Amino acid sequence: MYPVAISSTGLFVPPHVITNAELVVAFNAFAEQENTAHAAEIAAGTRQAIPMSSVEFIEKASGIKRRYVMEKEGVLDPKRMRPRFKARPDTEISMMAEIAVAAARQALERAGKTAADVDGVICAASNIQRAYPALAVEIQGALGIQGFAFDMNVACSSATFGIEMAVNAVKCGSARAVLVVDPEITSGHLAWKDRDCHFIFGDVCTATLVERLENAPPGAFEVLGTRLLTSFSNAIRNNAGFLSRAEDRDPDERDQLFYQEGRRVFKEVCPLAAQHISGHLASLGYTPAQARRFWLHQANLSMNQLIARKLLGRDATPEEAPVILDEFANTSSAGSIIAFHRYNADFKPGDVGVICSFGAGYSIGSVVVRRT
Ligand code: CO8
Repeated sequence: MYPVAISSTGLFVPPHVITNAELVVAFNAFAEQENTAHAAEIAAGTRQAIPMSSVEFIEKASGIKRRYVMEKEGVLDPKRMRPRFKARPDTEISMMAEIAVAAARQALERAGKTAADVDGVICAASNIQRAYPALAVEIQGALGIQGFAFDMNVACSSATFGIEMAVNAVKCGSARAVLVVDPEITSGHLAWKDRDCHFIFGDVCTATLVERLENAPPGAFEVLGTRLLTSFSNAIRNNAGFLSRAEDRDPDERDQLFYQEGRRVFKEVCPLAAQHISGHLASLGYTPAQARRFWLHQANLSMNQLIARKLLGRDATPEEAPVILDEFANTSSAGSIIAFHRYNADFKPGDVGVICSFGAGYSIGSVVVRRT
């Protein structure tokens, strides 16, 4: 068995920003347009008026202030309310592969490594853009990596579950190094017409280079352990898939996009996540107080504050549980990796931290690391 490390991470940030104010203007124009078009039914009581959204609610309920997206005009067009992506020919790199390659190149560069040092690519994300050929194989080809590549989806926990797969491959010797990439283009599957969730998500891509500790650069993070947990729940769901066409579904039908019972998720997931992290740390001989930082999944500010409070018995400082969701919104599986990417430079040799994701499934994944 080889000791394993996270050598580096990479981050691709999409070119466009949508602020809460811009989002709310577009949503409210859409709501007014729909309510005007259906004024008679609303007056007759046969249809509900669409209620307006508000910046104040979004910031208070979630802590999100803005989000990055691959394309914003389509999202902000009240007559469209979804991004406008140009279909690419099969001869051109696909959009998710393109952003994954950008993040992966950054991770390789930061570790001082090249494609020749890597034996595998895992593309781990919530809404992978096609069934086959696997995105990971396209990314592998574009990077010039030999060996194997495959896709996997565990929603918000895709990245941590992908890291566990990579850690196991490296630990057992089937690969010297594996790149885990998380192209999360959530804007394609977000219900921008639903005020309960139109503000939640953003686009991004992260990459994590997992390799043998002996090959890792100075300052790499040794992986002390990974732990995964799943428990079935319908509270976060998206029914779109390869049977939708045979079910004669309209791609715009509400259940063909992201939907959730946000409050239920909040109540059920927070205790599970806190218990998972403290159990994982205990199995490695640490208490939560001995961890310098928790790089938590970035879905909701109060959720992270509550989980940190359950772990520490007091409020966490921003250094102990860094927040990136104000800038990025919920980027599904990439959130905890962005937090790790942005906030690890101050770690001293021996400092311990926990990367933890939680979300649809339910699924929870944790990675305990120690700076070398
Ligand atoms: N503007 C104004 N008012 C609003 C708005 C809005 N935009 N939205 C809702 N309201 C109203 C509601 O209608 C409600 O009104 P009333 O009291 O009259 O019924 C009131 O505000 C309160 O609503 P909620 O109870 O829903 O508000 P909460 O305080 O619970 O906040 C949140 C809602 C922010 C959604 C919160 O519950 C939350 O963050 N929960 C956690 C959810 C979570 O973490 N989910 C994880 C999902 S991510 C995941 O697993 C990955 C999936 C794959 C990604 C795919 C991407 C497309």
